[in-house]
Amino acid sequence: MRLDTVRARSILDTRGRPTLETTLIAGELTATASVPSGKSTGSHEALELRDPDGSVAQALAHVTGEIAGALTSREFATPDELDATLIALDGTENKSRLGANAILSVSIATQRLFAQATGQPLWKAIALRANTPSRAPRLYVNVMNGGVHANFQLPFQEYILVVDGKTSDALPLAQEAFTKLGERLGAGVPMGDEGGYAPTFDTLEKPFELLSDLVSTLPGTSIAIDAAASELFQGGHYQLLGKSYTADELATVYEQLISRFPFHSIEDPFAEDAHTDFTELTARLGERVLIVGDDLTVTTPARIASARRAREINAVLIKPNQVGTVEEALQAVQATFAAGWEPIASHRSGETDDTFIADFAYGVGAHGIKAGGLGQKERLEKYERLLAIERETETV
Ligand code: 2PG
Ligand code: MG
Repeated sequence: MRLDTVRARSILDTRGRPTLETTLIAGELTATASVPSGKSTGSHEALELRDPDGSVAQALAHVTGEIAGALTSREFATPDELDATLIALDGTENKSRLGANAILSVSIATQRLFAQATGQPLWKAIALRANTPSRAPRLYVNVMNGGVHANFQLPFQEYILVVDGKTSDALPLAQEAFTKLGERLGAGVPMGDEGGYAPTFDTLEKPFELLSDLVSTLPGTSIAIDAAASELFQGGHYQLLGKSYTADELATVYEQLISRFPFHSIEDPFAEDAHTDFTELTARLGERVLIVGDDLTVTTPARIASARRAREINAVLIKPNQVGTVEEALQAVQATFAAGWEPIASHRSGETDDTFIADFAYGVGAHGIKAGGLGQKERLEKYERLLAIERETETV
């Protein structure tokens, strides 16, 4: 395939911040992709290039300048080949020269273009590239937002309802739970960054009491959290609701929570470099729940391999923009499966209407997908896309 045109523009994400949208044209084919943006970003993530004024002008100029120049001058047989060119062109460890946002917008649009060229649905093209069996991911619906996504009204960043089963069965259950929860919380409860409620409670347990009430009435549901504990870590301790905890004390909090409530997984229970604490918690609770690495592993095959050696976790969050290309995100999925662990595909807290992550989750056969709460259009579009994939696959 030879690209004729590479275009980019700045659009706004769900927080009203600028992000990139890139369009590629090759002959008759056109593909567009936009990239999300995180707030609780891990320090080992690939770099999102932002100008001091918050804009993405430099990243945009890289897409339409240097990247366009390198891509329009040659022929690409596969999307991997094009991704390899992007990685080499940037030449840094963390995509800091051209920007992971610039590179990923091109990489995703490329995947779309190749899917079109071969007449395949996007999820199928991703599945063939990943070489993993596809399946519908469990829905991880973020019903209550806390941490940096809601001014720390709740200590943990995400209170998640996990719903098993095919999307057309799971989504109505999530919707029922979301509505009931809204009624319990009452009118006027604010919303957080990811389209879930952002209430305030004075104890750690109260949100889980509410959630487990819901879970007990809905078959195939359970509870997950993203503690996003790097954001709670100050001066060697974890701060939750004005109280300070050592790693050991926090591990006991998790143990008590999972003993009392129907938990499925705990993401980032400790700060991003607290490797030994992860290993100890996984040994202690890993038979009962998934311990998920996010800031710990940042979708990077080498960090997943090192977490595997030290048995730090048993599941990995996969966010393409933490690493910067679809190719490397697929390698991260493969490293996760190779460890015998579960990949969970994830959106970011600043989202666009791009639904790539839904195709990605289904295509690679992810254990779950984190796509946010049901109170924001950009989150609903990912769930809608999963429903569309289900319809497509049932008629094949
Ligand atoms: C996370 C994400 C997505 P952010 O920590 O898992 O839910 O949040 O995009 O702000 O890093
Ligand atoms: Mg996280």
